[in-house]
Amino acid sequence: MKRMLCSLGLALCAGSASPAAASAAVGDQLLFNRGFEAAADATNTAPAGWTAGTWSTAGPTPPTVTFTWASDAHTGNRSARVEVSGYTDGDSKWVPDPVKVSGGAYYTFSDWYKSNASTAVSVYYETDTNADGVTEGHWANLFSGIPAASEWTQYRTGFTMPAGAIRAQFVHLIARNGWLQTDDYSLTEEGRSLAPIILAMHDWGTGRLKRQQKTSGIRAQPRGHSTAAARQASARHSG
Ligand SMILES: [Ca+2]
Repeated sequence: MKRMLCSLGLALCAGSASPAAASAAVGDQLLFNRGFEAAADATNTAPAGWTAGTWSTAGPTPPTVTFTWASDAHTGNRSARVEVSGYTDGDSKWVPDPVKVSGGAYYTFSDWYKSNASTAVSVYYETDTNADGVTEGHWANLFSGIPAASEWTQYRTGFTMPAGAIRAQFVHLIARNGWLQTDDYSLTEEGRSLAPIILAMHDWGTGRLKRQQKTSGIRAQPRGHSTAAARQASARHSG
């Protein structure tokens, strides 16, 4: 991406500073087992690096949620599937292990999915703004209303990590009845100084995203979600 930007002659390239120090270099894949091919242990019953996650406030009859380490895939032999019935509220998703992030840096997220229902992508991030080791968790919607897809389809989005963020988990979730299957996730840091330009190019170039915008807006997040981050995400997708 940086090479492409510089070839366009953008003035920023000449003076672009190195990204903030992080455990991974800009462009590196941050997720472990992003294609679900590796097993968590010798029992070979669950994928390594991923956890089934669901929440609901439903009273007497919570939704029925089934998580499957599926044996069909976008690539390889495995993917991850979640199916919900009797939906009341909350959401369900396969959650990757947290990755270290840098506040202010821009992150590009994508995955390949199939579903029979509208789904959403959110990010959970932890901040430690005064570096005292006590962290706070925040949720931000990146996009709701990702359309159902009968064939493997790629979804892409991005997010500028808020100041003080140290760890994050991007999730593709379902918050209704239906099923969602995902494979071949990608999460990369694009750096700090180039973030605004990458964001602009991303929004300009993603025609698919614009079509989605016409049919869906950003929804209010369940309680506990960060309104500031949600506004940031909303601004990104309406710009
Ligand atoms: Ca796979």
